[in-house]
Amino acid sequence: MKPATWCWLSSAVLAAYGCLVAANNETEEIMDETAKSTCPVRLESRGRCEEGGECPYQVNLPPLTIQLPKQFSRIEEVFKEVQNLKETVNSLKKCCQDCKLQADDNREPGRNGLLSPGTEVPGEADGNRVRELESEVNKLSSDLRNTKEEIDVLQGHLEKLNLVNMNNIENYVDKKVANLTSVVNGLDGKCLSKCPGQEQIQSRPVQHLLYKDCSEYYTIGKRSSGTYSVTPDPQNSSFEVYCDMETMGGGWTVLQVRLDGSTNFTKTWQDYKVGFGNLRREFWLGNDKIHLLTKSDEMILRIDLEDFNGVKLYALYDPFYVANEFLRYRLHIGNYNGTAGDALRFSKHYNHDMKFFTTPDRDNDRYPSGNCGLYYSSGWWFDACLSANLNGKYYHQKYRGVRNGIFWGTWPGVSESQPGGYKSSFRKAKMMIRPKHFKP
Ligand SMILES: [Ca+2]
Repeated sequence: MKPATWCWLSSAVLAAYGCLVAANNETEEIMDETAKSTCPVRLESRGRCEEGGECPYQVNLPPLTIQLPKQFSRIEEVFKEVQNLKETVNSLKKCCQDCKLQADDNREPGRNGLLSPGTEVPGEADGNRVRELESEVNKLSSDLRNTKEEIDVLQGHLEKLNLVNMNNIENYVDKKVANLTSVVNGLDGKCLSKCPGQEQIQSRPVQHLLYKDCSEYYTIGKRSSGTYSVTPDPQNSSFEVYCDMETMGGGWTVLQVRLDGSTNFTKTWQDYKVGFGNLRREFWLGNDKIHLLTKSDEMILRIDLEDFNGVKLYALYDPFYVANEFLRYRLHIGNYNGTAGDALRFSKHYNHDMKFFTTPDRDNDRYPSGNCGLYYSSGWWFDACLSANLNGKYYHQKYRGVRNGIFWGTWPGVSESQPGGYKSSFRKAKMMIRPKHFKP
């Protein structure tokens, strides 16, 4: 309210009070004509005044009319606008409700022919039917979920069974073939000595005989080291290997040789799979062949090393097995024996046992931030990364920098080399296998 309005109101009240005071000054009853018309205020006594006490009087004021300024008319306009807005909101609300009802109707299954026609307003029966259908759908979907889980479990079983059975069957067939081969070899030996009447037949070279590995060539009397054809698995074709018939009784099938640096060992997964190099000099026999040789019989691994000081040491692992490519040629080594130290199982943190094969182009190692094969320039059963690596670079003398040469972590003096200092390498390295129960 503006100050002008307040002044106006105050003066009206003061005028009334002025009238009252004037009336009180004259007599108890003011009946003056002027006062009656302009200021009809009456003061009435409601009893006798007591001496020294209060007198009970009553003042009658006329009804007071206050003139409001014209700005108050805006309030009326605002009220009208609010009313209009309210109406608009109500109509929109109703429209919205209609839309919702329509949408609900469209969702009603009765409209899709599931219920009898003419049931525009769903009754109790329809409601029940809907609930029935709903519960049926729920049951079906839960059945479906259960079935899917069962299928998953069965699939898991099936995969396991497949793997187990395939391994069993493979082993069984391998053993049978091995027995037959040994029987045939035995008979062949007998015939050679006891059937003089069949010399013509005997003189023909025996083509059908299969030799699993070098130990079997040794058994039939072969004593010279060199290349021979072996068939460790009759279901796979034969291949050439180098046989060491001299070391520790002979009968060794050689898997790897380093002696002069003539073969580069920084190779791909495919190279390591099929093998590379020269069987009479430096080579890697090939992971597929190593797998076939080690699965056909229980094998032991012998590693021979020679450094540039002429120190020769060896390590034996019993047994030794390399899994197939599907299992990424995982390495399995048993007990260690020898003089070179157990570098393949150096410590808890550096252990090559049970590790997958890694090449510069195929990272299966346990080093999360890179490829050990790439860093150490070779294919090997890297951990994260190594305490041994017989496929490293061939250095003709000591070298500096990354330890990517041929390495055996338990070699005498190896721990004394300073980081960044010179690292010793090896003149010769050789890996070879022989059946565990072979007797030279
Ligand atoms: Ca890695």
